[in-house]
Amino acid sequence: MQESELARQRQRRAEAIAEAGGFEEALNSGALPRRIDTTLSEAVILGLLRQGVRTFLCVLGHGSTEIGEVLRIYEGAGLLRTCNVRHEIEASHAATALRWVTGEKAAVVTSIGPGALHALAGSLVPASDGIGVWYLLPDETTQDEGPNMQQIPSMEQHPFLHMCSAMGRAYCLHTPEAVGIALRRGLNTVDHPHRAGPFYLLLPMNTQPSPLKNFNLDELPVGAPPPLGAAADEGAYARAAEALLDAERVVVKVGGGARKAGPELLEFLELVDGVAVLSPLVSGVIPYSHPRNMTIGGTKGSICGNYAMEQADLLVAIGTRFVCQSDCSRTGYPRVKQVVNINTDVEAAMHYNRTIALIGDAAATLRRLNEELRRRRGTDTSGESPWLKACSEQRRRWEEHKAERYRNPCLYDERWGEKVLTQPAAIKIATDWARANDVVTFFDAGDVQANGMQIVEDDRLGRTFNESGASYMGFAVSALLATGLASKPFYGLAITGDGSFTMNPQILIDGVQHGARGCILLLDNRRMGAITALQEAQYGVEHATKDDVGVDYIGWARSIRGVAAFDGGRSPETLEAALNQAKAYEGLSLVYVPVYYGPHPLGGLGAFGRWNVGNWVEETQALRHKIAL
Ligand SMILES: Cc1ncc(C[n+]2csc(CCOP(=O)(O)OP(=O)(O)O)c2C)c(N)n1
Ligand SMILES: [Mg+2]
Repeated sequence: MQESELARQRQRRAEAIAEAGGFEEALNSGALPRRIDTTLSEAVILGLLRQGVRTFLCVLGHGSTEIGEVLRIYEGAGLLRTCNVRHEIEASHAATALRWVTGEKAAVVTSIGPGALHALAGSLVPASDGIGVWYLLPDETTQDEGPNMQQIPSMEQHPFLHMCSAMGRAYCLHTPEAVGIALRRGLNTVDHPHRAGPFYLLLPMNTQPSPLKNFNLDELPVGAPPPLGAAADEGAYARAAEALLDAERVVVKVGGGARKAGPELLEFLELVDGVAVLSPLVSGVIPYSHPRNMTIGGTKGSICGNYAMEQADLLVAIGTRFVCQSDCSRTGYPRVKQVVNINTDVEAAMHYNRTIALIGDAAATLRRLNEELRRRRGTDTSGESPWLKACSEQRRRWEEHKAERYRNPCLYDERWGEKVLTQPAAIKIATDWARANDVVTFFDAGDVQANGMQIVEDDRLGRTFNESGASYMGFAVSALLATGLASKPFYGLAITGDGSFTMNPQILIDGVQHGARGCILLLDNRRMGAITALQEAQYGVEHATKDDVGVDYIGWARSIRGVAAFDGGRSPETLEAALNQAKAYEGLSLVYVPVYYGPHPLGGLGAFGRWNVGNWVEETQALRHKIAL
C-alpha cells in the first residue's frame, strides 16, 4: 500500500469518527467499519480515543514519528490534541496534574532512550500519588538487527520493559495482534478505581508501522474496572467497633484513599470521639476549621497533629500507605495498642502489627462501621471529652504558633541585605488569596512544599495540590500547563522555589504556546533551602546547597513573549498587589519574591517529628524496634 493511500484511509476514518460524534457512534452507525486494514500505531491511538484519552503531550524523536503521523491526522479531524513541549518530565507532570485536578486523561509520548527515561523518571509522581497516566514509549526493534541508537546498551532482551516494570505496569507491543490486551491492561491500571498509576506502553520502532490486516475494532477495550464495595464482615466490624469504643484516644490518619469519604469520616470522628490527622493529598477532605481536624502530622507535621499521633492509644488508618514523612519512619504512634486499617490494598492494610484490617472501599466500609458503632453506642456524643479537650488545646497552640509568624512577616536577611518576606508569610498571603479567588494552588518541593502543608486552610478538596508522594522538584510549575489543556479551564498558582523553578523553566515557553492561565510565584531564597535546613539541623553546617549566581528572574520571564512578570516586593501589601496584577493578565505570569533564609525562629514553621535519615537514623530505628508496631 502506498504511504499516501494509508494517510488517506486514516483521514477518512478520522473524519467518519468526527462526523458521527465519537468512536462508538461511528462504529454503531457503520460509518466506521468494524473490520479495517490498519497499522499498530493507528490501532493504539484508536484504542486510546475509545477510552477517552484525547490529550497527547509529546517530545517526538526518531522512534516516534509513526505515532506522530497518526496523531497529526486525528488531530486534523479535531479528535485529539497534541501538545509539543520541551521536556518529557514537564510533559509527565502536566499530564499528571490534568488527571489529578480535572479527571481528564492524557498520554505522554516520547522518543526512544533519553526521552523515554525522562518520562519514566517523571512518572514517579503518578506512581507515588496513585494517578492514572499513559506513557507511549518507543522501544528497540524486535528483529534485533543490531543495537539501536539510544537503546540501553546491553545484550539483555527487553531492558526498557524491565525498567518500566519496576516502576509500574508495562507492556511491550512486540506482537501487533496483542494490541487489544495491551490496551486492556493499561485501562485497568490508568482507570483503576482505587489506586491508579502510570502505564507504560512500549512501542518497538519496527512494530509501530506493522500492518494489522482486517483488524476487528471490537478488540479495542472499553470500560473501567468497578470499585470494591465495603469490606467483608466475618466479625471484623464488631471487633473494630469494640476496640474503638474501648479506646480512650483515637487518632484517624487520613490518606489519599479516603478522598471520597469526607462525610462518612465526619460522622465516624464523632462516633469514636476521634481526631483526624490529614495527609497533604487530602487537605480539605474535612474542613480545616473543623474542631476534630488536627491538620497535618509526621516528620514536618504540626504541634496538634503530632500530639494526637504521639498520645493516641488506637490508630485508625484510612487509605494511607505510611510514607516515612507521614508516620515518622514508623515511630509516629508510640502509644498505639490497636490499629484499625481500612484500605483496598492488602499490603497497605496489613502494614502495622496489632491490626484489624477492613479491606474495602473507604466510604462504603466507614458507612458500615458507623452503623455498627451507632448500634452499640447510640448517637449521643456527650460534650467535649478529655481527649478532644487536650487535642483542641494543642490545636490552639498551633494556630498561635502560626499566627505569631504571620504577625512578623518580614525579617532582615544577610544575603539580600534588607528586610524581606519570610516563606511562611508569603505562602499564607498567597494561599489565602488563592482561596478567595478560587485559584487552584500547586506546591513545588522543598521548604515551599513543607511550609505549604503546614499553612493551607482548605475548606474543601481541590483547592491545593501538594505533590507529597514523590516531592518532585518542578512539578508545580509544570502543572500549570494543565490549565491550558483542561476542557473546563481553571486558573492555577504554582508556588515554587528558585531551585524547583530552574529544574523546569520550560513552562515559560510551553505555557504560552498551549494557552496556560496561571501564575508562578517564585520564592527565591538563593538556595535549595530545605536541604540546607536539614544539614544544619543534623550536622550544624551547610554543604553544597547554594551558589553565588544572581539571577534576574523577572527579566528572564519577560524575555519570553506572552509571559507577564511582576515584582512581588518585600511586604504583604506588595505581594498581594502583584498577585492581583498577575490574575488580571489573561495568560502565564511570574511573580518574583525574595524570601528570608536563616536561623531566626520566625523565619520558618519548624519540624515536630522524627525521620530515619542522616544522623537521626540510630535513634529513630531504635525507637521503631522498641515500639514494634
Ligand atoms: C527532582 C528532584 N531533585 C532533588 C530533590 C531533593 N530536594 C528536595 S527539596 C530540594 C530543594 C528545593 O529547593 P527550592 O526549590 O529552592 O525550595 P526551598 O527549599 O529553597 O524553598 C531538593 C534538592 C527533589 N525533591 N526532586
Ligand atoms: Mg530555594
